[in-house]
Amino acid sequence: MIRLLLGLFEMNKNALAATVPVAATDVAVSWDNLYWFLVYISLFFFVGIILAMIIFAVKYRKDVHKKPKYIHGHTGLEIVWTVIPTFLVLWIFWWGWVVYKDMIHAPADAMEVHVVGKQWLWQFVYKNGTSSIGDLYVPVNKPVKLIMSSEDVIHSMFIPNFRVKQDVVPGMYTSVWFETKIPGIHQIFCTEYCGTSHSGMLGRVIALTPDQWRDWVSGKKIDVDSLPADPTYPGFRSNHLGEGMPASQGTLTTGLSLAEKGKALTQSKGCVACHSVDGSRLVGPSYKGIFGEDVKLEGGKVVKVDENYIRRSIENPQAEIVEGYPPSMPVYKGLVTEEEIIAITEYIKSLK
Ligand code: HEC
Ligand SMILES: [Cu+2]
Repeated sequence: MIRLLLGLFEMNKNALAATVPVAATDVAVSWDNLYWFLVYISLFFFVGIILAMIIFAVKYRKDVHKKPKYIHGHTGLEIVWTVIPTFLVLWIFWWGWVVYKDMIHAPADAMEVHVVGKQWLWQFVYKNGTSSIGDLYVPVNKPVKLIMSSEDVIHSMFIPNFRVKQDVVPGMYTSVWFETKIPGIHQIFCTEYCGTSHSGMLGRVIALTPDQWRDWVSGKKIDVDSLPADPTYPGFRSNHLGEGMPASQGTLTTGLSLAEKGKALTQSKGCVACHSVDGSRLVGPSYKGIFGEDVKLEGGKVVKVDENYIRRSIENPQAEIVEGYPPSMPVYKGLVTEEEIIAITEYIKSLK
C-alpha cells in the first residue's frame, strides 16, 4: 500500500509495476491494465473531491457567508453527473467482463490437467496417468486447462503471476486456464480458508521449456532447484506441504494412462454390465460419442454431457434420468474416489 502510494506520488512506472506480481500471461497483462485504470480513475476522483471540499470549505466559511443562499436544482448539472458516471461504470463493467471471458474460456486445444484439492495439499493428475503432489508441471507457451475438484472442503486455486483464481469445490468441477510465457517457478496459494494448515497449502507451477518438458514427460527427473526462481517471490522457493513432506515430481504408478485406468475401473466397478462402448444399447446408454453432445432427460430437459454431468451421473444417477431408460443405475457416491471419477471421465471422453 505504501509502495503503491509512493509510486503514484512519484509517477514512477517501475515502482508501480513492483507493487503487483509479475505478469506471466496475456490475461495477467489485461487484468493489470484494468487494475491501473481503476487506480488512476479512483485517484482522479479522490483528488478532485478532496480539493473541491477544501476550496468550498474555505470560500463559503461562516464569517464570509453568514446565511447561505438557497439553491433549487440545476438540470444541466444533474444530467452531467448522472450520464458521465453511468457510462463510466458501464464501461468498467464491460471491460471487466471481456477480460473475465478470456480468463474463463480455455482455448479448445488446451492441455488438460486434473486437480484435486485436499486438506492440505494439491494433487495434479495428468492424462498420461502421471500424478504429482505440490508441483504442477506444464510446458511454457501452451494453454493449460485445470479441471478441479476437492475431496473435502472448499479450497481455492490462486496463481498470482497468472492472475487466475477459482474456487475448488467438493462434488463438482470448476476450471481455470493459463498460458505462461515465463519458464521457471510460479507460486500457487490456496485462497479459501480450509482449516488448520490452510496457510501451508502451497504449490508451485513448474513451467518447463520444450526440452525440459520432453524430459519430464519421458520420466526423467527435473532439477527443480536449478530452475529460475519465482520472479515475484524469489525467496519463497516452496510448495510445502508442511515440514518433511517433499513434493512429488510425478509418478506413473501403473504405467496406464488415465483413460486406460478408467477403462479398467468400468470393468472392476461393474459399469460394463449396463453400458457398452460400441454404441449398442444395454440396460443403460452406450458411452460411445456422448461426451460434448446434448442428452435428453426424462421431463424434457436437455443437458450437455461434460465432466460435471458425468460426475453427477455416477454419484447421483437418479437426479437426471436419460430419456427412454429406466432409473435403475445404482448410486456410486462414496464407492468411487475423486481420482477414480477423473479416470472414468477421461475414459468416456476418449470414446469418440
Ligand atoms: C445396473 C445397471 C447400471 C450400472 C451397473 C451402471 N449404470 Fe450407468 N446408467 C444406467 C442406466 C439405466 C442409465 C440411464 C438412466 C440414468 O440416467 O440414470 C445410466 C446412465 C449413466 C450415465 C449417463 C449416460 C448418458 O448417456 O447420459 C453415465 C455417465 C453412467 N451411467 C455411468 C456409469 C458408470 C461410470 C458406472 C460404473 C461406475 C455405471 N454407470 C454403472 C445403468 C447402470
Ligand atoms: Cu485449501
